[in-house]
Amino acid sequence: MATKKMNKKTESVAVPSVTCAEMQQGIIDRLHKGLATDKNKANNKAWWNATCLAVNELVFEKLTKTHHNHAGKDTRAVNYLSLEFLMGRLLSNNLQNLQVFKVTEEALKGLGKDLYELCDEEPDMALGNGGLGRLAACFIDSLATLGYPAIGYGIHYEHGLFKQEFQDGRQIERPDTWREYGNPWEICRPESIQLIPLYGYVETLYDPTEGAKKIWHAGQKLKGVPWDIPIVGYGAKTVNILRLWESRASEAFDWDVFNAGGYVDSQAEKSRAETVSKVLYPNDSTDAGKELRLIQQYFFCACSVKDILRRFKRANSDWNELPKKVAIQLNDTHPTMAIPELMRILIDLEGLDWDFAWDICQKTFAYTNHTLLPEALEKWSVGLFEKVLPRHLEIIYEINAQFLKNVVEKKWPGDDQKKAKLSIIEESDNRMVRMANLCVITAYKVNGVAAVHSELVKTDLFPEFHELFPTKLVNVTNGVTPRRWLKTCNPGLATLLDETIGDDWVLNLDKLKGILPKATDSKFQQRFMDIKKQNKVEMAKIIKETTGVEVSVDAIFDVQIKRLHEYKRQQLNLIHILTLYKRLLENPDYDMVPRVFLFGAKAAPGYHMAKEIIFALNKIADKVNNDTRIKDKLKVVFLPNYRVSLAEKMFPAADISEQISTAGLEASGTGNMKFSLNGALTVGTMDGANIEMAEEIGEQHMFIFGLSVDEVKDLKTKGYKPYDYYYNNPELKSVLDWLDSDFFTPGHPGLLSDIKRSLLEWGDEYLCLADYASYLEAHQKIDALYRDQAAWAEKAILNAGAMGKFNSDRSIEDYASKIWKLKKFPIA
Ligand code: GLS
Repeated sequence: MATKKMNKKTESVAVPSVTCAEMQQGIIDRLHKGLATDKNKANNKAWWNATCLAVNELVFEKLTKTHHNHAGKDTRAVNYLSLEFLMGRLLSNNLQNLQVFKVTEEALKGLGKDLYELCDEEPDMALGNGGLGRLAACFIDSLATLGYPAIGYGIHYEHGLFKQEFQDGRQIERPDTWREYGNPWEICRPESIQLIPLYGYVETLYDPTEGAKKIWHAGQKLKGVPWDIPIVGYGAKTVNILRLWESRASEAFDWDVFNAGGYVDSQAEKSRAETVSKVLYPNDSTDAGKELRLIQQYFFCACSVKDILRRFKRANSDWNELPKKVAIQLNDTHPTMAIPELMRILIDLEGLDWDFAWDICQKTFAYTNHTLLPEALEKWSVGLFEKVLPRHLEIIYEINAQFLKNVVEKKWPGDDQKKAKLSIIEESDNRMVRMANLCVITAYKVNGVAAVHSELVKTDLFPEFHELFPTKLVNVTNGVTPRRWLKTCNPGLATLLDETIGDDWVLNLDKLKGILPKATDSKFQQRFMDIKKQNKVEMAKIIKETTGVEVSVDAIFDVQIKRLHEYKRQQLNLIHILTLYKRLLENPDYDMVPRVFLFGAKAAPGYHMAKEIIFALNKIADKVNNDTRIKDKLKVVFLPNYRVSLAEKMFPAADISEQISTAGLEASGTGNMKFSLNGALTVGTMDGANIEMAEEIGEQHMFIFGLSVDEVKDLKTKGYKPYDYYYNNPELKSVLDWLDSDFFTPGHPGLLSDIKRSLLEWGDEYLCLADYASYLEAHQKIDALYRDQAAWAEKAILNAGAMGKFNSDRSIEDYASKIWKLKKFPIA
């Protein structure tokens, strides 16, 4: 497709890089020449595919230009290593970032096609579990938008996060097949394949001059095949890449065995090797603890480190240059194996001495901690390590020995307790390798993801490390990309913003402040609320199509969407719903603004309580939605298969955002930011980024409730007694007792009892009962405020207008200045 020069301004005033006629021709050409079909035969999938291929023609040119510019200038770059990139769909986002959305919409309309319908054909790229993976996706968008040289490294999972279905209210997992019929966005790069050793043994050779030399004789080799996804920055000046590794057998199959008639055996190695990149582990914040997971992590790290060094060596021969050219960011502990792998390559293969190699590593790696939950701190058994990665275990032992001797012993001489706590090796019956300790010892910077979280990392998680390395632990508050999470997902609001404050808020979210003076302007309020209403209408259609439930758009849409975890307290929301339901049954005239409670959440397949909460909510929904006595004042909808593309429709339609984790447990949250950006009001605890949001918005414009981090700690120290709350609050007691009956599961009493047990007998670890009364009060205030639509609109506008800080461009600028010392190389 011939393209015009891209105008610098954003779309509403920009000349798009293609005309409508060129875009039409491009799509028709791709139908003919790329897909061997034509406009009469093609179905929507083919039209979507052809549109993506036409978009690629605009992208590839910029990709090559970016590559030449960065490689030619040998720029310092950040390598973002993450086992998860929760990308979602790319077509609408790429069109927006290329600033050709409207022209493409028009082009397709002329061809009798609806762009929005075609966008819905795209399977989500669900290569992540939740917030951590989505953050990585927002970050690579910002890196490209800001013109930073960067590459994302991840795994090319054959199956992303499972598809969720409900059967009689229970979660059923089905495989996700996002690339069953190919994926137009990815480019295979066989020229950059890597071979990755595993298993085997280590031989020590003694050389009289050079001393001991280690040789790892691997028992197996995997082939790592890279697939590149272009990442288009907004304005399309920079196009970086996300490089995803697929595992294959190093020999496709054994010909001798095949010729001897053993076809099945010859395939065995192939399928074993392919297993490594077959599935994303569906655990969020827990340790999968499997051999395959360790191999997956190592495979990914080894491919990425080798690729980084290959790129470095193209222009450099002095190893002193490595930390100047290369920053490696470890997204949580999942990519920790990159540390011993870099040490191994530098020492065993490149012949550097230990101290030089260690110095390079300490200047190259930085690590982000994303959670304080103890079960999420990865540990691998020493035995497993010895079997799979014998040489890396030796290296880790040596790093540990030197750290304990040179650092810990010097600071706390003779203190064995300190050594035991800080050691990379946990001494127990089953000795374990602590990945977080290895990260903190090596990294030159360690960051938490919101102010309170970063403080807790210093005071509670790693206090001794903080004493040892007082400048190492820093904070970088998370953010979300306004391109996807406002401009693309909420076109109505985006247009209102363009008209009110100009269209450059997309690149400078602080400009949103410009709407604050409009918060009391009744015309602006009306337009703002009309857009919300329209988004609710769209959402109501989706609800009706997927669940058959009819909801009124005059009701408050009260939304909780996030992974299902007890610390996120969907069960607290559940007992609030039951409280309202009971009040309505006892008094059908109970005065409340109608509410629609919306949920979206996947539970880790092995997490019993999380699955019980999903089941309970579905059973409660069945009952509530069919109970004519309550006159439609209450509806409960659990939408199946929560994913990025569904989230894009839910955030813009929400009135209330539920951010109700136990204080101190949600590291940051990012959904909280997306809701406010789209004009929802938050009911939340003083946890994670909610605290910083309250600073920006003003606490009085949110519904803050519950115990603070310190109060949680105090209560736990004193000894928390959930039964006290149960016996002292008759309404709470009756609601919990209800769960033991068969009211929600006719003929089967007790099916929901585990929820009650977890809140009483099992100790209510997440303090739901302690926060119940104040949560109810917050909801009472929500109900009162909604009756005054002008007052509600005012607060909604004040929320959206205060979101400038929670922009992933700001997060990336913080990383670039505080951690990576990275310079921009915008492409002219
Ligand atoms: C998480 C945290 O739980 C979230 O609070 C945080 O917003 C996210 C990104 O930093 O990381 N940690 C994790 O293991 N999964 C997450 O979503």
